[in-house]
Amino acid sequence: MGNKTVFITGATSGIGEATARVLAEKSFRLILCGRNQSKLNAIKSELGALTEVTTLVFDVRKRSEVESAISGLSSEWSVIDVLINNAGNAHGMDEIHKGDIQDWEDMIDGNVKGLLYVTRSIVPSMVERQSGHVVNIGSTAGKEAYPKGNVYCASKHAVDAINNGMRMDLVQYGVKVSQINPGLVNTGFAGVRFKGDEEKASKVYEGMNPLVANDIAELIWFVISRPAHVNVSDTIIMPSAQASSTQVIRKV
Ligand code: 8X3
Repeated sequence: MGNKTVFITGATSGIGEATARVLAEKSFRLILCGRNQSKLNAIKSELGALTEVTTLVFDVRKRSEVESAISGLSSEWSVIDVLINNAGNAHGMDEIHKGDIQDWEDMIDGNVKGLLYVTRSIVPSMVERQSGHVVNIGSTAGKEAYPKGNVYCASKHAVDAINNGMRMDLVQYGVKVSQINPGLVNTGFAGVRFKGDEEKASKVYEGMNPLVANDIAELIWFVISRPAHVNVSDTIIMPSAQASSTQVIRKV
């Protein structure tokens, strides 16, 4: 068998892009997915010097786009060894009675339903082959809620439950399921959450040394490169200055 093929959602930025870079260095074949074709093209032309890369453009929130993109993969790319369910984001941070309902729709549609659409399209072929690995990117927000996190935390708690249920369903078919739950990672995450309000976004990481996307990418590589008998079922990764969603030591 040649090098493993890895399917990454949300590959145009943050953890997804960093994971593409780390895995390209390790010669995994990559199917990079995102909404932005020109960004995907740029990453493909860069990483194409290291490994085989193809791209798929779709929005995980749109079921028909997900299904047609994945079913349209050529035979050269249709055997997916590892699915990394990374796409997702936080939108807004408000007390529950002030929440923007469109933000709620976006988080539930992307973080929960999008993950399910992609999983449902890819996992049947893993079951058929009795081989494969799904890595779900959860969050510390999926382990404990925090003030004003309400719906984002709910969406990541859903990922936690789906991850655990999926592992129970798929163990009998030889398909591994793993979850990675990052705490504070300095990607574009806070910028998206606060809709481009850089002042609010910069406060998230103020006075502390957050994780960077590459820290998570290295953990993903570790998880998918264990021997066949090892499944890292669940992990939490936080900056050294963080002990929980609500306890962060800041030197300001
Ligand atoms: C990212 C971690 O604490 O911003 O999912 O929710 S947090």
